[in-house]
Amino acid sequence: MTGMQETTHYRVCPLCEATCGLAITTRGREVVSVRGDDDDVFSRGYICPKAAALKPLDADPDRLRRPLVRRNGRFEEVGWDEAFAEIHRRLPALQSQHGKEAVAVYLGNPSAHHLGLQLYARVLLRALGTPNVFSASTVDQMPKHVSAGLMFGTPLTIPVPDLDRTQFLLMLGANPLVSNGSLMTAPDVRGRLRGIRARGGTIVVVDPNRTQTAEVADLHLAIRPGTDAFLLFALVHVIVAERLARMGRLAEHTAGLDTVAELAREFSPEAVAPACGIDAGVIRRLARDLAAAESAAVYGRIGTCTQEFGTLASWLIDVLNVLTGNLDRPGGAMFAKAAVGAANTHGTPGTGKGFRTGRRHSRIAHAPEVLGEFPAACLAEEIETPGAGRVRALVTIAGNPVLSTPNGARLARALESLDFMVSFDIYLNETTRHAHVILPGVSPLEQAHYDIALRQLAVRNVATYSRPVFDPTPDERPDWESLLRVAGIALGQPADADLAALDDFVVGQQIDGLLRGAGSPIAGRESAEILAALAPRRGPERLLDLLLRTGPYGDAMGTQPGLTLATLEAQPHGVDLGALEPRIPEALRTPSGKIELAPPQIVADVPRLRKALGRSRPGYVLIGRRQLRSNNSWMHNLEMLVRGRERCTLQVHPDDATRLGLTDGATARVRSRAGLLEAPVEVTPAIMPGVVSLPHGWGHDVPGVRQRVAVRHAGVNANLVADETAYDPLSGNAVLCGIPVEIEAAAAEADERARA
Ligand SMILES: Nc1nc2c(c(=O)[nH]1)N[C@H]1C(S)=C(S)[C@@H](COP(=O)(O)OP(=O)(O)OC[C@H]3O[C@@H](n4cnc5c(=O)[nH]c(N)nc54)[C@H](O)[C@@H]3O)O[C@H]1N2
Ligand SMILES: Nc1nc2c(c(=O)[nH]1)N[C@H]1C(S)=C(S)[C@@H](COP(=O)(O)OP(=O)(O)OC[C@H]3O[C@@H](n4cnc5c(=O)[nH]c(N)nc54)[C@H](O)[C@@H]3O)O[C@H]1N2
Ligand code: SF4
Ligand SMILES: [Mo]
Repeated sequence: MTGMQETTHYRVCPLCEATCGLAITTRGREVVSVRGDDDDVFSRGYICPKAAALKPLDADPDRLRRPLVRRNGRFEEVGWDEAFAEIHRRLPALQSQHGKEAVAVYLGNPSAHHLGLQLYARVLLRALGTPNVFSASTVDQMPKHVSAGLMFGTPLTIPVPDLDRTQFLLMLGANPLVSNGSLMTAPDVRGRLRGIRARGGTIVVVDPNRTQTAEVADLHLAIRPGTDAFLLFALVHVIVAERLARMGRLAEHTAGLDTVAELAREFSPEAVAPACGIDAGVIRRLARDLAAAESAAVYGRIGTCTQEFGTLASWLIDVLNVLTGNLDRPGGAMFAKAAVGAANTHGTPGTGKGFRTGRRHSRIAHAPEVLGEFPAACLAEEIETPGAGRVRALVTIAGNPVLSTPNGARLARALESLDFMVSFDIYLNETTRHAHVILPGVSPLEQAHYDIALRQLAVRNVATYSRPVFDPTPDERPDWESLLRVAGIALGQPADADLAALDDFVVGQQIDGLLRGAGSPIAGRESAEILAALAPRRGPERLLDLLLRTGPYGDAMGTQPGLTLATLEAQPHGVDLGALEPRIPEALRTPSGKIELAPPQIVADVPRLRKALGRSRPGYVLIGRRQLRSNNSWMHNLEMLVRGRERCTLQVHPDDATRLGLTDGATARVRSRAGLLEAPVEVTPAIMPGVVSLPHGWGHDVPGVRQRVAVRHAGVNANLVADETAYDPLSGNAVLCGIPVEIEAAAAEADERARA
């Protein structure tokens, strides 16, 4: 290989929400190094240890390149034509025999980080026409979509903390020093938090665990899991009772203040303190400090979402941002203005249809639809329960629900009972081993990248497009092509239908929608003219160019100066569109044109919270945690990320360990209503008494997984004990924090002690 030229490619990391710019040096088809891109307009060279793992991920021999078909219980590698022919033989027949609702879909997390999946998964969804759609959103952020949708009009109009200007950050249920931030796209959170303290600001972290993020805060408050809504209500209570609310210019744009004030009345600091485990005086002082801060942002993440009162907590966070006048002002909690795909940049500025849920209900639990989905926690029962409308087939798209959704053991059994299952996935893992056909996408380095979703949640307005680093090899297929092909099959096309024609149809529909849309920059023009202007691009790049050019910074398809995909191609370090700017009332899409501080659906859920206030909570509860060298369930096959000491440990407070007879390294048995697991104990004073913590995404020791490294670092599936019947009723989001559990020393150890 000597003499081969080295080339450096600039590319945004697709692995988490931080969108770091990478400088990837290659020689031929080989990655030489992955470094931070110092010239990236947003990340300025910052990366985390996962970025380097793109090299072994690209080279991983276990990563699938060709389709697998399961016959007589064994997976065989087949050609693409054969894989699609198999789907063509089985899927339409099932649909016509049992109805479209018999085919369910589960969408996983990478679909939010992947241009092709983001733009084409919905094409397949539309083609399948099934109400039975499930996704990782209901084990993650769905409560925030509901609260934001109801308050501001669209589900991605989510305020993000203005990290670079705030003087006071109140952070609940988030550990961005490890997760690198979520619903808050911000590379180098550590540096940005350091900046807050350097300019004399204050950071408060509310978390049952003393995390790395809590370590860098001015104040850490350990809270009983699942009680954030109480704490937040008490902060509202103090701000109202002590007349500290300063809504400023938001007042004329806000409805429902009196209702909120009335609701908060009974949640005084004294009333909530026992439930939260936080002193009433501390709560009162926090409310005063928050209200008095020169600027402040309240931010909550997964710990506030994946809990019993997820929507209420998510709502109260923004109620506080509004009451203190910090919503939509520099240093507060602001709205991004993304270049591509943001619903709050389309339609009529300042008003809209608003956000609705419950347009239909799931068959068994009658859970309301939210964003066109049912709770992932309900998937197993929809497969298991006989009767009209039963799910008989499943399509998974970049998801591993056996490890990521509650009661994984029950779901695994249900998957095995399906008549047919297709997985779009790059690994044969705990979920896809139940599939009949697996269709792999290409290496992340073999595809273009643009973060359509994450730029809508960024702390700065930036647009960055990355070209593929490598061309895919001829016998590989990008996800978008396979999604389009299966969509064609679902619509009655042959398995070898003309892909270009299918894709023209997709972009044509998108163009037609834009031509009709209110306030569209291309309203009234000819579809054919627009299509011609996008040539010769195809696939995701063509759709991206269209969305960019018709977006808020776009060139309106050639009629004004502005961004096009070509502009972004010429600037691989990103285009900086500036700091966040105030957007109220323009960003609102509520029918009233106001911020709805007291949406009726949310108000109607407050009695449930009130009832829980008096509840005594004896016993232990389980929460999760994230780890820097991990990414949910799917990067454990990369040696550089899993080597070292075992990480899938049950954290136990020293006092609890003594009480339970557990020592560091011993095996604990954890039992819940849903199931049972055993895990090695890590005794640590970081976790609060009465609470234990186990990371999710582990548990690779099931037969048939083809991830040679991961099975040697198997760990245990935390979701064996997560309860599939426990979810937030407004959002359908699973309760993954605060699971009631019983803990004991595992039998073998108990026996040993008895013998000694
Ligand atoms: N107990 C507990 N459970 C949790 C959580 C928790 O905190 N505690 N967190 C939840 C959260 S926030 C999330 S987002 C979910 C994640 O839930 P999932 O999305 O279901 O799980 P992932 O582990 O992200 O699985 C991603 C899948 O996509 C595949 N994949 C990766 N890249 C590609 C690609 O380019 N193309 C294709 N086709 N496939 C690809 C991987 O092989 C893997 O199978 O887990 C949730 N589960
Ligand atoms: N390295 C790494 N980075 C990741 C991921 C990963 O798996 N690994 N996953 C990505 C994904 S999909 C997501 S969604 C994001 C999530 O990003 P974050 O929300 O920042 O995720 P966590 O690190 O799990 O932090 C959640 C915190 O909530 C705390 N907590 C648990 N229960 C409660 C409670 O009831 N109340 C309060 N106040 N706190 C509670 C936990 O102790 C934990 O510290 O991370 C993303 N980034
Ligand atoms: S923080 Fe996230 S985006 Fe940045 S390098 Fe790490 S994994 Fe990639
Ligand atoms: Mo997530």
